[in-house]
Amino acid sequence: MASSLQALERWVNDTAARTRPARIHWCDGSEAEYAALVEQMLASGDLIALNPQTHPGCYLHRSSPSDVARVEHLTFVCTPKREDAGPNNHWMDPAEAHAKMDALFDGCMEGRTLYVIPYCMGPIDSPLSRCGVEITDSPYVVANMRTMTRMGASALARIEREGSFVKGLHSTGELDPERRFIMHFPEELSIQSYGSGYGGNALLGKKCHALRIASHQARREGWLAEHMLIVGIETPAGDTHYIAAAFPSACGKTNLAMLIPPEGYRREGWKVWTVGDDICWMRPGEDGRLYAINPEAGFFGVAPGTSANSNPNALVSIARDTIFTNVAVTADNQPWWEGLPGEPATDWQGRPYDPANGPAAHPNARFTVSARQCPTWSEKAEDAQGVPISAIVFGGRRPSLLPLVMQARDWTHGVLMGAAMGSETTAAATGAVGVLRRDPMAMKPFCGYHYGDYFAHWLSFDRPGAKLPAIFHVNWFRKGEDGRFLWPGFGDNLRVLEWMIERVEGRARGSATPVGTVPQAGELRLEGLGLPASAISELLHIDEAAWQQELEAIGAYLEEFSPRLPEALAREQHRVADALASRPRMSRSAASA
Ligand code: GTP
Ligand code: SPV
Ligand code: MN
Repeated sequence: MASSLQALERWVNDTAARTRPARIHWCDGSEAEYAALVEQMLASGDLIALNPQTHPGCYLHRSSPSDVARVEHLTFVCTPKREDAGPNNHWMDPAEAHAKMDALFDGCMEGRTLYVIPYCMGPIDSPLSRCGVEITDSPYVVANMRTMTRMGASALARIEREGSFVKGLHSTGELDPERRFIMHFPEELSIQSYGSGYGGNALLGKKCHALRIASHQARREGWLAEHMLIVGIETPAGDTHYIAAAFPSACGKTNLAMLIPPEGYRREGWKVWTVGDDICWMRPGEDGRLYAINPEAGFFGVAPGTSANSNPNALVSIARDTIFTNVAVTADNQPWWEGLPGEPATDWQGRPYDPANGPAAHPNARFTVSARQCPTWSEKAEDAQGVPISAIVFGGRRPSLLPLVMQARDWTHGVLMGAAMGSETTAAATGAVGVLRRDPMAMKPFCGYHYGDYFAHWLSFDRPGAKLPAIFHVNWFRKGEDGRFLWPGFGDNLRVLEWMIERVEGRARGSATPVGTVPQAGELRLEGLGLPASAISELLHIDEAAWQQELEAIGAYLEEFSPRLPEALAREQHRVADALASRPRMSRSAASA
């Protein structure tokens, strides 16, 4: 079918006529192409070589200082009808958005190379995968897309076979925040991004395609496109349970996906397999279970905090062939960030390090690395059918109220738990950090349509024959009165995942509360942690009076999505609120029950 390639060629030619590049380069994804791009970026200063002895094949890229994170206020969903984008998105009329973008793209690639990047999100032979083509004038974007997606000749062949693909047009423009927009046209399966070279704004296969556009396709076609990691937990008995977890940006997905079991667990034979760290596409299989793929091929991970203590697997992964963005460097030219030993010589902006200028690495500094370099990379990540999901986990940064873990009693209750998620904001997006905001299913910045319709779509998976995953909510970030985290987190989070598996397999009884089932005393294995009993009872404590207020706040928040809020979700909120209200007021720790 040459016709689909003709459509692609026509689009490339039309775009070239508008943007007027000096050259056009069709990316094949080869080793030689990558090497040539790196040479060129070293010459232009887009990349800086790092210490080849300690970090072979590693480079540093410094963003423009005003272009270091996603820009949610400049990100738009352009559906014909405003209501379809919902109150959760910024909306612009498609004609108006096109006029604005046409003006920006007019002649913007003069003197530059236009790169055509055919890519596939997901294993190249998987029926769950979807293809796209990104046109960009940024060689840095090409290099990152090569690591993050299946890019080049094989993707082009699939596009030729299938015919349909998502069109993404990107230019770094002048990197002027006043001339920066990330536009999505779901009806046209297209994305236009101008004025940023950073991560989710510019690597269009990631958040723009695999979440905002894919969420539309998923709704139409009966699947889910989610901001979730996928991790396989192999028990000493040899069974592997796959868990998908949605945490907001910079709230622990990469860390959980690569966790190292605590010492005692390792001795018993527990193993962890990484399938994905950011995005999960899942759909019901013939047996009624949900099967998931990771549409990405690499990690674009948060660097600060990554250390031999917190995430040794990530540290091993990024010891070679990695692009670092906005990290600091040491005197001997090694990449550096807060959390690593040693000290920085030069900060992320290339200035001699001075603590008066703030952290040495930007808090949203990132590494881009092939997933294959991760020691725990799962061979199942290449499985065309995906992996069966045993549990779905929601979680966020909640300094108080939310217990370490609780389980929803059924799918509808689980959807409410996801819809009610809240988290303190992080440096992954521009704006204030540390402000508590609602972030249903960790998709607030990424759900490409009305949240009311999205909740209804989630609820629709509960149908005859479905064997749905159990749903849990976790909180690694609860703080004690001294302001410190009560839970050690990281590898010790496996203790919580073990309890989930025990629940799924019907062994742990748990203790039911109106807001969810929490572990009974003794059900969480805490040996070797040295955690005071007071900390664990605080971590599992359900403060029913405070929860009544939380349920009111959840109800008020969900009302924002009326009239599209599904009746079943409103009813569920009332059910939990009523259960709390009808309990005799008492304050007791579930763990001591
Ligand atoms: P995105 O790539 O932005 O979607 O982020 P992410 O969800 O993958 O977050 P990541 O795993 O990179 O973690 C972000 C920050 O949270 C890092 O600074 C980590 O050190 C910290 N973090 C991760 N897991 C834990 C945990 O279990 N406990 C605590 N206290 N901090 C954690
Ligand atoms: C996030 O912000 O959730 C990320 C990084 O994973 S970005 O690619 O910029 O979206
Ligand atoms: Mn993310």
